[in-house]
Amino acid sequence: MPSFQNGFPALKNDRLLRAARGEVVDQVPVWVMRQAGRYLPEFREERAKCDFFTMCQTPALACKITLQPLDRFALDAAIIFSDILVIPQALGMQVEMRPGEGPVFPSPLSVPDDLAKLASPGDVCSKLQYVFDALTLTRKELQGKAVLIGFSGAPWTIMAYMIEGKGSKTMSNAKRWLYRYPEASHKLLKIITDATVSYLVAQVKAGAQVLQVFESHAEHLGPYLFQEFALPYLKQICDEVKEGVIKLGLPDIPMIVFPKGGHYALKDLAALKYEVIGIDWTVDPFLARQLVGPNKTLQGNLDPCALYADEEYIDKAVKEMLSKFGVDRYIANLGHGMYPDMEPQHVSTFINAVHKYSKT
Ligand code: 1CP
Repeated sequence: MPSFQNGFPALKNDRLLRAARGEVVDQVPVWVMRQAGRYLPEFREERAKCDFFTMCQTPALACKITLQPLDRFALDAAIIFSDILVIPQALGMQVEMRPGEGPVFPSPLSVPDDLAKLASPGDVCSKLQYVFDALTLTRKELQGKAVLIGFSGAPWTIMAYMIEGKGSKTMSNAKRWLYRYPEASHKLLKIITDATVSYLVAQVKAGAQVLQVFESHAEHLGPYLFQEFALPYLKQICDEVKEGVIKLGLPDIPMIVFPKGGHYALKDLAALKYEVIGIDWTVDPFLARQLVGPNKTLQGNLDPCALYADEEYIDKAVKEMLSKFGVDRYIANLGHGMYPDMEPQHVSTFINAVHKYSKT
């Protein structure tokens, strides 16, 4: 085995890649959504000194934060420290990360004419070099001990933030666009899709070994709106990223789609080329498997709030989760991201239990 691959250290732990492709693994691979974040004291220490987006834009710091959870836990993947909202920023919108409040756009999109203010999707990659530099550096620093995941938001989820200007319980402003301005909505979704395709291909070129597309606001669409405003763009992203990667002479990489609250879309998503489908904690693993069929890998789905329980409970919950998913075509994770007030020790219990109960 060569000690370097494409100029990067050789991969010593390919469990997640194998599981994504449906190959046999020695134990189920595991990572945790939001594994690099505010629940870690070492993250809070860096965050106290620095604005969130400055952290993302400083490759050495983004790399350090990406690796923090791997220094503590036996994780099978690192996910690059960044945010899905760097795409609206690269399209020319201002986004601030306010402590305690989350992301805020001071001037969100309000009417279709506002689309004229956006930069061309062809220009986004030139503004996101810091993400690519962070990926390249992190892939080297990882020394092959885990795979490196790159990511983006899905077009509907990004559109929702660009119109709402912040998180929202109803997404009613963004949904108003879908019903009132369907043509402009498609125009915006197309801009985001084109930007995302080049962004994800460039992430692979920079060193990402897996890509996850977060459709975090699928729950607001339902089956009819999803068919029209989400599915075609998720398809386009998967098809075109895979084509783009092959055109660059790089090996095909597994792609994960995570439709949070999108249980109604699992069957349709299984018809796309994503190798892995992430499921949130509201979906029963047996139902998920029935809907996606035998040829996809499932990822998930412990209720993140189960990490508030004691360690004995977490251990049992993981055992139960593994008994439902089985050890084939499966990547263990939570059913959504962790919260800042969770105990690092409980993450350790979660990961160790996955290993304990899944050795094959
Ligand atoms: O380990 C990791 O996962 C860190 C990298 C990461 C990722 C993958 C961050 C850092 N953000 C994301 C993705 C992301 N960002 C998503 C998709 C995942 C999901 O559904 O949670 C979404 C929706 C966002 C948008 C966002 N960024 C929110 C949610 C806002 C809302 O109310 O709708 C928030 C709170 C952020 C801030 C953020 N992003 C990441 C961190 C560590 C933080 C906290 C920022 C801080 O310290 O103030």
